Amino acid sequence: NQHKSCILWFTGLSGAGKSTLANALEHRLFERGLNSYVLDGDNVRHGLNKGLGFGEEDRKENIRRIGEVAKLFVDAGLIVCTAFISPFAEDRNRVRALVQEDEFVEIYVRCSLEACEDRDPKGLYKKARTGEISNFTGISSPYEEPLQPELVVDSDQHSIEACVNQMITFLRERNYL
Ligand code: GGZ
Repeated sequence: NQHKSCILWFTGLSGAGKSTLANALEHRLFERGLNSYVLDGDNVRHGLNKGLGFGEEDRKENIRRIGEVAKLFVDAGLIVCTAFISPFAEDRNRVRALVQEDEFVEIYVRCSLEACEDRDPKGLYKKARTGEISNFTGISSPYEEPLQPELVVDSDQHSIEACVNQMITFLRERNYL
């Protein structure tokens, strides 16, 4: 039941599969008796960060707060998975700097805009295209790809299970598990 507390920071476009993969990974960690927790839009943007929108300043504040909360989870001894677009490299790097070097694992959930738009599970891309939603990441707001993420999972090329296996293997190799 030993593990190293850390932040598994998922980043990627809307619809890339960040929440899905974070939750699937958490399930696998739970099966091994490890303490982990997922922070995502469902439990953060509706609560702690209610009132923050999608302009650049609000996204920055969103990520800053999530980083601070994630750091508290690491202090509490957990593996915390965060699933937010976190489009700006500077904001992700600020979070990285909050914890020890080996306590921040950036996981780029890479998925082409085309694939995300095809999936469009909530119909948001469609609304972004018509202008009903403004500042939409990938359409009318930028996404800065991670330059040196610890891990890249290609969610448009592999199954959820394969992506989770890739993450587990990585975490074992690096002695997080
Ligand atoms: C991007 C938006 C937007 C805009 C609403 N741009 O696929 P989803 O629906 O469930 O996940 C997206 C979520 C993004 O919130 P984050 O907190 O992850 O973003 S950030 O890290 O940039 O602060 C999407 C929905 O919110 N959504 N409007 N304009 N995504």
